[in-house]
Amino acid sequence: MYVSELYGKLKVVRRHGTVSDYATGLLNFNPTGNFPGSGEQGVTGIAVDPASGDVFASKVYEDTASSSDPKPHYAKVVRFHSDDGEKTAASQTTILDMHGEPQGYSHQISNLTVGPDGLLCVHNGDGFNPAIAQNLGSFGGKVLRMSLGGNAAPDNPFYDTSDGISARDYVFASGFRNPFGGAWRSQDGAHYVVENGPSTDRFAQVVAARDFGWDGSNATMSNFALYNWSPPHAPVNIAFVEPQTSVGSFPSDKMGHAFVTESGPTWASGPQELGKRIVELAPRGGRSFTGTKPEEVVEYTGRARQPPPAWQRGGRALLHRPLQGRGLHVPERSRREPAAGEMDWRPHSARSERVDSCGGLPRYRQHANSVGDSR
Ligand SMILES: [Ca+2]
Repeated sequence: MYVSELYGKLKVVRRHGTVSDYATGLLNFNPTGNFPGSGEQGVTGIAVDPASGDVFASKVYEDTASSSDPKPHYAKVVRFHSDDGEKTAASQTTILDMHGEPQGYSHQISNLTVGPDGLLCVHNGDGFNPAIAQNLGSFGGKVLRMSLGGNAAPDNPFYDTSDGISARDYVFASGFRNPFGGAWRSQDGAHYVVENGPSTDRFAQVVAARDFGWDGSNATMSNFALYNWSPPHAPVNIAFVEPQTSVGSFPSDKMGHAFVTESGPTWASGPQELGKRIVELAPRGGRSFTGTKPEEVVEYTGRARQPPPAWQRGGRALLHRPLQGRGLHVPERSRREPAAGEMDWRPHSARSERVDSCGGLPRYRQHANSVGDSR
């Protein structure tokens, strides 16, 4: 598994729990700033091409040639290639550079996935400028779709070479605010998004050419929503457990369900009512997510500030990872147990403190404490 760290690192976590650097020094600016605030920017999304083993990452960079003060930050997608069996990156190539569209903290480029069509799907925040989210001439507030070499996909809904290639040709869907989480669901071949609104968060299926309508108002976060969190819980990533992928110990009645991390209030200490947990969203009647309701799966019960902001399928379990760039702590015992941040499907044990709110579902043993308490 590869892990992106906000402040400029990609790491490799091996099955037996060892952690090593894949690529470092990926930011050309000093990201140290307030958190929440200007410190919330850097390297975010990560995806692996299953064919080549190449790793893709999304990040913001500083335009060092600019005469502006401060110098603007723009988004880019980079591709890494390894010469040593995917242990470390040997080369880094920029495959998409959104030079000229400033991004600040938080609402930046984020989730990357390689879809079932073999194309790279790129989520891009609105840069705190809602006016660009529905503007097809801007990369901002969009879900983009492109080849693994960074070329706009010819079957994108607005692709047209007659006027050249620009942001419009890359757009798959528009009208997003901060679509930080995304995942493909094999069962319906569709891509889903979770994003944070001002006071309303949205879970939705991404449909080609659809304008999700974000215009700066909370009301527009309800457009095409399968579920809205209101007040917001800051959903930041999503994974589907499916028979088409490795599902570890997850039982058959969980197949096709969505598991979403709710980051909760940024940098708040200890358990939080509005987040710091992983929830399960089940399709109603086994088909549509319309009207689905989140059920709590695990909740952070430590004292630290660490939220569980990311979440993906693993070989035998679902995995979540820290965003804050403070390092991934893996205890020695993980040689025999799931690593820190890895969640196996087991009945509730004494390590979870709350047992009363899971709707009759079996409780899960969670191994996130060492991540949260490591700082
Ligand atoms: Ca064009």
